[in-house]
Parts: sequence; structure tokens; C-alpha cells
Amino acid sequence: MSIYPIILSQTTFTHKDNLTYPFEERGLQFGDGIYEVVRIYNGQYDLFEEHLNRLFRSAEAIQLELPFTKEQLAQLLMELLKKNDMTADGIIYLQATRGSAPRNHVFPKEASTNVYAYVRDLPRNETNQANGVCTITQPDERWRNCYIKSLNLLPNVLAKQAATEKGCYEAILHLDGEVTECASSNVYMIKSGKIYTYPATNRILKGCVRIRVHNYADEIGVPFIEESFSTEAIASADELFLSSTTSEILPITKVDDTVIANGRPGPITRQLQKRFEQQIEQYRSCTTEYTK
Ligand code: DCS
Repeated sequence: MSIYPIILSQTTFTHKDNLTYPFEERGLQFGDGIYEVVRIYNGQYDLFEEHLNRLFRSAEAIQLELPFTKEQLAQLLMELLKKNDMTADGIIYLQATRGSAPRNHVFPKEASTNVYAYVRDLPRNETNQANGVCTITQPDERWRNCYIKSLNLLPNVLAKQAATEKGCYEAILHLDGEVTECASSNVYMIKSGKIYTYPATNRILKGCVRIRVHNYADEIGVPFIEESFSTEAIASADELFLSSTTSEILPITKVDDTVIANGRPGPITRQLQKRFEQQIEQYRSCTTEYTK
């Protein structure tokens, strides 16, 4: 199944065909909203708390009132999987906007937050995991509050499209030559046994998988250094990889015309990937069964 039939709309469940919004909707007209993408392995949420925490952080940052507490939302999202009898690998997409109201930049007084969430299948991409992917570099033309998971994704969309048109998987963004992150993932350079990545400031989205990468690095004794690196440094990198909910920990083997090291995923990236796979094994050994 691609998109599962039952969706969460506000705080209740409905069939996906029942969800319609007026065209004067603030997500549509202003990108005035936030979102989250949570991974599902074998019918179970991965990094659930981290995603919920970030959603509430984003909401607070844009003064958006959510119609539930974190605990209530967690309950609703668990219920959503159950109602769809979802036992596969997939993702949930959740979006919250400042509501439907006559178009006016100022926050509407009369509108209330529009929320929906739906579930879809998404198998793991084992080929990419094994071989790595190629990327391009692009100037980071986004706003300064990238720590908010906002719906304003136009610069990200354009960067990703440029990558796709060059037959690449991702675009590595840079601010005047300093690498920040990718269009929809975080990026890391390994040099002389250390992992470098842009500090978790307002300039990047602090990925949930990034938290995991940091933990793994600590576990295997590889220094995790929150320091930016330049696009020039990429040419002499030992290894390069990216991370996100949908891409997991993914080796990068080429950037523009530069092949990274010997063009194959490096040993530290492999160790991190292995730890990740071990961690998601827990979901495989625990079968989800819903009794209706
Ligand atoms: N940076 C950006 C700009 C992102 O959009 C994402 C996630 C990340 C980093 C990595 O964050 P997570 O580790 O929490 O996933 N992007 C999501 C998206 O829009 N689709 O899938 C993942």
C-alpha cells in the first residue's frame, strides 16, 4: 500500500478522501506551518520522542498552538498505525499550519491550527546503503532559522532538483564556502579519524538521526566535532556521509566532479551504518500485530 486510508485530521481519524481544505489556507499561501517525518520500521516508530520534541520546539518558535499535548499526540499517532493495521516499513508525515482564513499576513484571530498526518510505505534503500550516493554543492540560500522544521522549503526544493537533474541524490549546501547541511539531510566529513559537522545552531535543522550519529560516534570512540568544514576541504576528505530519517546513514562517494577517497564508502561510515542496522533490528524481532 502506498498511502494508508485512515489519516489523522485535527484530533480525530477519517478516511483520506474526506480531507479537504479551503484554498485560503496558510500552509498553502504562506508556508505558514511546520512538519515532521518519522520513520516506521516493521510498524513501529523510530526516534519517536526526538521527532515529537522537535515538532513542539518548531511550534513554539513560530507561535503556533497545537491542539494536543505531546502525550496526547503520541497516543493519536500510535492509534493511527493501529487503525491502518500498519506493520511494514514506512513513514508518517505530519503537518500543522496556522489554519484557514482570508489571506492576510497577520496571524488570523478567528482561525485555528490545521493538522493532519498520514502514513505511507517506504522500504529501506539497501542499494544506496551499500554503494553510497553522489551529490552536488549548492549555495545555501535559505533563511536564518533553519532549526525550525518549517514548510518553507522552496530553496531546498530547488537545490534538490538541481541535484536530481545532474543525476545526483542530494545537494550539499554551503554559506560562502562553509558547508551547512544538505537539502533534506545533515552532512558530515571524516578527516584523520574525526567526524566534523556544522554546529546545531539556527543555520541547520538538528536531525534526529544526527543525535544518533553523535551517540554512535561516542560509543565507537570517534570524536564528533561540531565545527564547520569548507567545500574545499571535501576534496581531501577521508569519508563523507549524510543522515536523515528516510536516508538513514548514507555514504557519499562523489561531490560535483570530486571522487571521495577511493570512491567507496569508508570504514567509519560503515561502522556507523552497522550500528544503525543493529539498532533497527530491535523492530524486526518484535512483530506488530493488531487485534481489531
Ligand atoms: N536537514 C534538513 C534540511 C532536513 O529536511 C532533514 C530531514 C534533516 C536535516 C535530517 O533530519 P532528521 O534526521 O530528523 O530526518 N528531512 C526530512 C524530510 O523533509 N523528508 O524526510 C526527512
